[in-house]
Amino acid sequence: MPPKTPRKPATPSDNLRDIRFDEGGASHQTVTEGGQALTTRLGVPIADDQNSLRVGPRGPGLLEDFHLREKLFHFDHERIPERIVHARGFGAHGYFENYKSLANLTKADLFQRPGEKTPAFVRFSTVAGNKGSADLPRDVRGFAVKLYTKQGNWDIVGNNIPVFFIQDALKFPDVVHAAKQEPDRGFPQAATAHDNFWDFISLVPESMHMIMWTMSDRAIPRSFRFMEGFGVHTFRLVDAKGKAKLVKFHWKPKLGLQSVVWPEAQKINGADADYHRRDLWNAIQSGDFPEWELGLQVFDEAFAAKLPFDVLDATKLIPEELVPVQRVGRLVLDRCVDNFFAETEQVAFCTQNIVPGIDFTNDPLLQGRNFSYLDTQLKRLGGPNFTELPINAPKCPFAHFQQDGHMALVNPKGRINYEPNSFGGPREDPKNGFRTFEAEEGGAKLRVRPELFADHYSQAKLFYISQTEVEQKHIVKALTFELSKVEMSDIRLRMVGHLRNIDSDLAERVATGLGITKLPPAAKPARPVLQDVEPSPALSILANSLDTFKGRKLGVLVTDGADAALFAALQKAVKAEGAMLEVVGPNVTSVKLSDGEEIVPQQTYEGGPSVLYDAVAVIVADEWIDKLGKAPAVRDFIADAHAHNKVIGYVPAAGELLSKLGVEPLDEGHVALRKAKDATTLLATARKGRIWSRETTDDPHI
Ligand code: HDE
Repeated sequence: MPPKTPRKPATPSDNLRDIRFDEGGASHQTVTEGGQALTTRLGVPIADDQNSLRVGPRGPGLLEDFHLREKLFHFDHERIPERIVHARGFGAHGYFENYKSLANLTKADLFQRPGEKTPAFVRFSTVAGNKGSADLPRDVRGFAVKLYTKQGNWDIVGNNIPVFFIQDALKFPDVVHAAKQEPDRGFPQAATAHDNFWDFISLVPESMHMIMWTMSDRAIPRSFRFMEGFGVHTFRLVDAKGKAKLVKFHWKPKLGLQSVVWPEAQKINGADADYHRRDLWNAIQSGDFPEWELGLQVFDEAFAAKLPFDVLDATKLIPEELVPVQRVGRLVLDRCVDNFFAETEQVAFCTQNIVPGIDFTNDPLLQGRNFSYLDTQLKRLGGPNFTELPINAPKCPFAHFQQDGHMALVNPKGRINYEPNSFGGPREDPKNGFRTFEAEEGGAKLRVRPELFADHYSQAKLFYISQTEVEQKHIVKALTFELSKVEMSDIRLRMVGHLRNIDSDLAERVATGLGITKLPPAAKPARPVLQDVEPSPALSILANSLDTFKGRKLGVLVTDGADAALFAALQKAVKAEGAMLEVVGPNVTSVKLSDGEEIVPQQTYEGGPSVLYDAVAVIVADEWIDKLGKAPAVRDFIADAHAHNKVIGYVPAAGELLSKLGVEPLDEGHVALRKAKDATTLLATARKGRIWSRETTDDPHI
C-alpha cells in the first residue's frame, strides 16, 4: 500500500530532474552503467543513502535499518585517542640514502652499501597542543623518523632541539602536565605562557638549558623544511666485532635553518593554522622535495669521561666545534600520505625500535622512553597488533611465533607456534641477530643522579652567548612575553633568579621588560656555573644562514593594470631561484595586467596577509593607490612586511603607499621596482633573509 502523505514536500526545480528527488527533497545520484555501486562494509549494494528506514514518511525509525546502524556505529568510533604529547603532527614518506659505507663504525645494515636507499616515514609535530591546535605556537617540534631497514624498523624519535627539559623519565608526566592546558580551566591551548608551566620550570633548574632553546627562534620555525632534527640522547654504534662507539644523531636541513618572528607567528596562527603542514604538502606535491643530511657526532667513552658534563644527561649537548658532525647520508621526503589517518595518525614510533649495529646507553630519559612508547601505542591503537598496520609493518621478511590478539591481520598457517620445536620454522640467528652491547654494569640500587648532571646553567650560558645580538634579543623578548602572562609574581622573580646564573645582561633585560626594579637574588646553583664557556657559533641560526631564497615564497600583491613585464620578470627570477610565487589580488578569479593578460590570484588581499610570505612585492597600477591606501588588508600587508623585517619590492606608485603607512626610513630591504630587471635585484636582496637592522630601534627598554 502506498504510504499516506499528509504533507507534500517541496517540488524540485525542473533543471534538477536528472537527479531523483524523493519526498523530503534529498538527492539521489544513482550509479551509472558500469560504475561502482555504494555498498555496506560487507559489500551489500545500497539503494538509498539519503533516507533512513521508517514507518511511513513521518513515522518512527526501524531497528532493522542495518545500513543506518552500521554507518553511525562506524562514525561514532572514528577517533582514536590522540597522542598525549605531539598530538598535532604531519607525516610524509621518503627515503634515506647512504653516502658511504660506515662498516668501520656500525654493522647496521642500512649503512653498509654506498648509495643504498632505505624507505622512510617522517612525522613532524608540535608537543603541547592538542590535535586541532595551530602549527605555530612557541614549542618544541617533534622530528620522528622511521627507517624500514632490511633488518627491521629503526625509529629515531627526535626533536628539533638537541636537549630536553628533564633528565629523568620519572619527571615526564610532570613537565607535560605543567605545559599543557591547566586541568581546571582547560586552557591555554598549545602555549607555555601560563603559571603552571613557569611554576614547574622555575622549580626545576635542569630545564634552564632547554628553556634557552624554547625561548629562542628555534621554537618558531618557518616550516618543517627549515629545521634541524636531533636524536637528543647519546646512542651506541656497534661494529661487526662488537666494538662500540658513542654517537649523537643530527638531521641538517639542506635549505638551511630559518624561523619566523614571534609577532608574525601569532598572526600566522590566525591566517593559516595549518601553515606548516600546508607548506610541506605543497612542497612535496610540487616536486620540491625537502632534504636533510644525517650527521653523526662519534666519540668514545674515554673522550666522554673528559667532558665537563655527562653524555648520559639529555639536558647537555656536545658542541659541534668539539666533535664535528660527519654527514653520512641524506633523507628525502618525496611522497605525501594517501590517507592522513592510516599513515600519520596510526604511525607508531617507539624508541626501542632499533636494529643490529645500533644500541642504547643508560641515559635515564631514554631508558624510560623505551618503556613508554610501546605502552602508549597499545592504548592509542587498541591492541598488540599495531605492527601489522601497513605504516608500522617492516618492509623486510619477518617470522615469529607471536599470535592472536585484537585485529590480528597477519596470521601464520600450520601447526607450530612455539620454539624450540622439532618440526622446523624460524630459528635464532646467533651470527646476524641483534645482540645487546655487553656494557659492564654494577652497583647499588639507588634513586640518584650522576654528579655532573647537577650543572644546570653552564650549557644554558653556552647557548645564550652563542647567539647573535638579534637572537639574544628575541630570547629576552620571548621570556618577557611568556612571563608577562604569568599571574603569580614570585614565579616571575624565581625565573629571573635563574637567569642571573645564565647571563647577567639577560636577567637584567628580562627584569626591565617585566618592570622588576630590584633584581631577586640569583638561584643557588647545585654545582658552580662554569665561567670560561666558549661560544659555539654552530648553535646560532642567523650566524649560519644561507645566502639563498630557494624553497622560500614571494607574495606578490597585484591590481588590475599591474605592470605585466615586471610580473613576468618576477616569475622568471623566482623560478630561477627555485622559489615559489603566490599572487595576492582583489579576487581569486582574474586580474588583468597592463598588457591585457589575465592571471588568476591564489589569494585575496584578506586571505593572503604578508605573514605567509618570506618576502613580498607590491606591483600595483597608479590608479589604485588611493583605494588601496584605505583597504585595511593591504595596509597590513605592507606594514607587517616592514615590521617583520621582510624584503619589500615596490613599484614607484606604491612608494606613496609605503610612506603613508610610515614605512621608513627606507633601507636596503625596500627595493624599488622601476624596470623589469629590478626583479633580479629583489630576489638577490631576498636571499639575505630579513633586514635585522630594522629591529634595533623598536624597543627602547630591552
Ligand atoms: Fe616522547 N613521547 N617522551 N620525547 N616523543 C611520545 O609516544 C615520552 C621525549 C617524541 O610523531 C608519546 O606515540 C617520555 C624526548 C616525539 O608519533 C609518549 C619521555 C624526545 C614524539 C612519549 C619522552 C621525545 C613523542 C606520545 C621522557 C626527543 C612523537 C605518543 C622519558 C628526543 C612521535 C606516542 C610521533 C611521543 C613519551 C621524552 C620525542 C607518551 C616518557 C626526550 C617526536 O610515549
